[in-house]
Amino acid sequence: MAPAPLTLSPEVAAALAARRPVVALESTIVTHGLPFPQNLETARAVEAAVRDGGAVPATIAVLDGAVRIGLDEATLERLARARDVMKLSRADLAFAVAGGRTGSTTVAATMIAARLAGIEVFATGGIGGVHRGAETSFDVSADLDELARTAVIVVSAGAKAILDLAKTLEVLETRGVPVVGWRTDDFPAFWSRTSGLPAPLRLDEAEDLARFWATRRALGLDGGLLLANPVPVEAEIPRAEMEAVIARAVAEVEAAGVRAKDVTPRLLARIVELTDGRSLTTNRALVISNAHLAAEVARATSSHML
Ligand code: PSU
Ligand code: MN
Repeated sequence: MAPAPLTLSPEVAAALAARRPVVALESTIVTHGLPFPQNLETARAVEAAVRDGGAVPATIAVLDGAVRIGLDEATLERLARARDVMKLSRADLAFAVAGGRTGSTTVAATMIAARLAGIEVFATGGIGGVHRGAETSFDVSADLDELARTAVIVVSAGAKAILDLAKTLEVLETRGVPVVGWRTDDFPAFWSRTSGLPAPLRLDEAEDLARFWATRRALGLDGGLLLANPVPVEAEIPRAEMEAVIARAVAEVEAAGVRAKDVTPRLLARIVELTDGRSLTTNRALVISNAHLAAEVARATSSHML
């Protein structure tokens, strides 16, 4: 088999060779999750948070057919401004590479690329999951299957609250994905710190997480892990308040006949409008917080490998 066609930035290559902690970051949040210019500003702040936490950031995207691991400033800006960029998941990652296309990577595609590059820890905002009404639409994010099969720790603020969180947790349990509440007993709901659903597992120290992760490997258990980190208190939008906004956005997007990959970006954009931009501030705060925690986790897991 040909070697995986990855292009590592010099900084990421050097960090991986020296076994220094590296944190993978996705790019769909930049191209489809947040509007310009907040997307670029947030992407920069997220990279800074990883560095502040003592790790090297590796933002992942496909540019003109190259799977890039670690983007320079100019490339990040090009992506943030780009329109008509593909949103890549497991199904179409290779399609974009083969065709020399440009695309951003979702949680699923970022996990695949991170694993190939040898990066174990990845920070995002919120994973995709089981959509509300999935019993008729069958809309279940490929992120869940990827967590079941690819060995990467994903740090997120739970799953996006636009989803059916109870069903999302059921699928994660069925597929054998550990869901760990970070210093919480309640599964976080993205913009809100609580969902009212219990987090299946709980850990309070990065060292304990690193030991759990190493033990899964030792037992031959494949697959990833979801570390659920509640949004910082000062940035939270309470659940009751978000629920009304989400219900309205979901109803509108469904009535408009939006399908497949367009559902999540359309919902997020509508929620920014309905909250007068407040959801954007919260989204920014939670991704930065996750990046900081991911750096701490990467430091713990990289010292565990020695
Ligand atoms: N988290 C965010 N904003 C986003 C996403 C996550 O704060 O835009 C993206 C992620 O890339 C995730 C994707 O993998 O949404 C899920 O899309 P779908 O529901 O179509 O699988
Ligand atoms: Mn979907």
